[in-house]
Amino acid sequence: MGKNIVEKIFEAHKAYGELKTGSPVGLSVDQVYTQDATGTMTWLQFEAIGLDRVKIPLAVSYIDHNMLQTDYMNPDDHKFLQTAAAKYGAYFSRPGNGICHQVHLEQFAAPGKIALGADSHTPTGGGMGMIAIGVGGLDAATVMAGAPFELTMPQVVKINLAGKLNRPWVSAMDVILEILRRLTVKGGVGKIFEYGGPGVKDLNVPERAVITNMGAELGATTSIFPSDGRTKFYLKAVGRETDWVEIKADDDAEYSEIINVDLSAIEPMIAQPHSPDNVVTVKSLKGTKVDQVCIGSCTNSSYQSLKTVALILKGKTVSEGVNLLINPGSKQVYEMISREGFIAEMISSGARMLEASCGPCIGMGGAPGSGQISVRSYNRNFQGRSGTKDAFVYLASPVSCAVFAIKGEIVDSRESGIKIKTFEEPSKYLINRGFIIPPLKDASDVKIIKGPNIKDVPIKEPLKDRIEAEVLLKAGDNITTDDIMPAGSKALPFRSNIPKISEFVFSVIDAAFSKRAKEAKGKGGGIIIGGENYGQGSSREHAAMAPMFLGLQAVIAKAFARIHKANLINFGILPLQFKNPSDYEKVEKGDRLIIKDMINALNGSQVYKVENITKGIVFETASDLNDRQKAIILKGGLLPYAKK
Ligand code: MIC
Ligand code: SF4
Repeated sequence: MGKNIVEKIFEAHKAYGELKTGSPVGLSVDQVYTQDATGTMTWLQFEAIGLDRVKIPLAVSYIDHNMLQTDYMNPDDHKFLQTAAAKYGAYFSRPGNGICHQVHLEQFAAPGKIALGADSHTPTGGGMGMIAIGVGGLDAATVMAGAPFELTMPQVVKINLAGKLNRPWVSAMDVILEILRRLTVKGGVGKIFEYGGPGVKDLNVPERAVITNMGAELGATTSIFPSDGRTKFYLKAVGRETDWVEIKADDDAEYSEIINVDLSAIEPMIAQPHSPDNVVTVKSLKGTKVDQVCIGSCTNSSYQSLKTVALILKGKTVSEGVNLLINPGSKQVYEMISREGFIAEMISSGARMLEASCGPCIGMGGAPGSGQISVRSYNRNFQGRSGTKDAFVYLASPVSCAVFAIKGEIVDSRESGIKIKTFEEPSKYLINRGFIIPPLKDASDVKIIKGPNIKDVPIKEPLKDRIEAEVLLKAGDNITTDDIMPAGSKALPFRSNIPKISEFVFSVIDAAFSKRAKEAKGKGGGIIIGGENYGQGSSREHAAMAPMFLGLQAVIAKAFARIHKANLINFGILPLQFKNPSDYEKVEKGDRLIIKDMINALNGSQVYKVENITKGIVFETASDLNDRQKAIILKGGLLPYAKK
């Protein structure tokens, strides 16, 4: 029987287990990377494991999220990460070098490899024909310490592409928006999307990477393209032709499902507030006034995207009512387009140029005004993520964004009257590795420097046999990790200080949450009730660690998103599912719940009876943990488990 690409790469990396959908499989990993907002905890956890050096072929520590330096905290974290990378044998990408996913694609991603990143958009590398998966920081730390990466074997779904994009008006961003429209933010849970079919060759590597990057919004484990002649062309252009190998699915490969997408039929699309799957055609929103436009992020800041934007802006002025912000994804791209004069065109049009970092995408500056409309070429538009709770954030392609910035309103680029020149994919990129510090051979003299805001990693006690706890919050469907643990310029500097950042837990939804959780902690702790796809979005393990610090004992939801579920387990919090989803209706905020005989249930049927003593009713919940996960929960989390 023929094999698909996922099976081929998994088989070559299999440490244990079976490649059978639903079974646990352990993979040996070639590359791990971290970014600063999740990386401080990851490297503190690596330190706590107690090794001298990373035990994988390549580790990279990037600085890209916490770039605002309004006091000592973020620069202290950068120094900590730089010294930790030097001590433990990782490459260090200096602040200013760019967003981890864009830089990794340019400098390190290679077909056939497996990479993990402590960030949910790690699948960007799938555009290069590699398996690239976003994980929580603690999973990244244990893999850097030499453990295989364990995951439940996902289903492999083929997305069969046909036709050609209607360039320059329609781009890769419109393709993934169309897929999100069809499949929704939970359409990819438990799945890997493997792209194939004749349309694949219409897309170059940076375009493929847009699609695999934003595949994260589908809830997918990852997405991957074949490695073909276009991959070879790109690798040659970035000076890494020797990294190329061909990877393609066999003709008789099997998939759990096949989804057909005709590239020629796709038109400019846009996601409306406040979810990346709330997608409609741009033309259906014609005439909507725009206050802010942001272009860049890890999704859309390739050389090609930014040059196209510059060619649209050239000789024009940004509309009077619009603020246009541009954050290029990497220093290399920034330098290349600036040497070619394109930055001058952007500046001349009135664009406000930001540094090569995440910036407004994660609320680090660039927040819109009250009630304003912001259109962004980014990947997430969850409410409040921009830093302004009542702003309306839309997501669209760089082409659409540039057109809206000029016109001051939403308009289909094809009907805007603006002409756009097309150009060939470059056969040679400017290459500048000067801001990447390679690992030292001998790190014995290196001292790790920790500023006063860097606190120890909290550890939970082992699983209790009986919990009696209060329902602290009842959430609806698709709760994001941004809802649980907000980012933004106020919270992000505390990513290495859990006691402090725990004050922000659920603050966007319920300002009194952390106060109530602290009160409940002395009386048995808290429980959270969630709907479908609980914990979608960012990989931030702080969304498990900080609630754990506040005394959270369990989350009971209709269903969980993959990374957050793994993070809950890693921090000793039992993820429980309603056996009967309608029991969700039987619990309210403030109810007291009792779960008895937890250890027997965990080791046996994994069915837990929950008594709602406030309402005088009983309902059933279940976990679906494998043996390793059970052992982790029993110990109170992965760190106590890994330390043995
Ligand atoms: C995001 O896009 O939400 C982030 C910020 O990059 C996160 C990581 C984090 O919270 O630090 C992610 O995507 O995993
Ligand atoms: Fe940074 Fe935004 Fe990409 Fe997350 S999604 S890595 S915050 S640019």
